[in-house]
Amino acid sequence: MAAANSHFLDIRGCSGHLRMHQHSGRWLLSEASSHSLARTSLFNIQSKMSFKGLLKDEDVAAAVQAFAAADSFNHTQFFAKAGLTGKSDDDLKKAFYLVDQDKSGFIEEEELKLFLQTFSAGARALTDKETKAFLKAGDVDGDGMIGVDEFVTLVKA
Ligand SMILES: [Ca+2]
Repeated sequence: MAAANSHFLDIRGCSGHLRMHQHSGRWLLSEASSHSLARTSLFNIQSKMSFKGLLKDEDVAAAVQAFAAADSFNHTQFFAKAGLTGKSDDDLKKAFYLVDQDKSGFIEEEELKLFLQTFSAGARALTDKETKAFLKAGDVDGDGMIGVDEFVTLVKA
């Protein structure tokens, strides 16, 4: 990836272009182009790779396609169509950490809004109405976020 005599590392992916530089032995983000970068680009690249082992591409595509219209999203039907329903707790936890893009341990409202995009980069964002309904369904303890156990419970419900 990085040339031996270079202290820069260029990462190119479908989500844009990131440039990292080495500072005191640590890699830091020095610049990025296209899209709003920051928290999503790098993790989106990982997500797409990781969902492959977990779910079938055609199931994910069909699930995303089924809710292409604004305000049509239904999480129970989505989980079923994508093949998440019936997965083991461990697999559901893997899925959770892909949706938890900033690895905070919680799916915050902002990440929930981008839920479909985690599965398919070209998918739409959820509307505010859908996001709030989704959050309300999963947020059992009422902290405004969905934790890993809440996610597993929601998918299996
Ligand atoms: Ca998070």
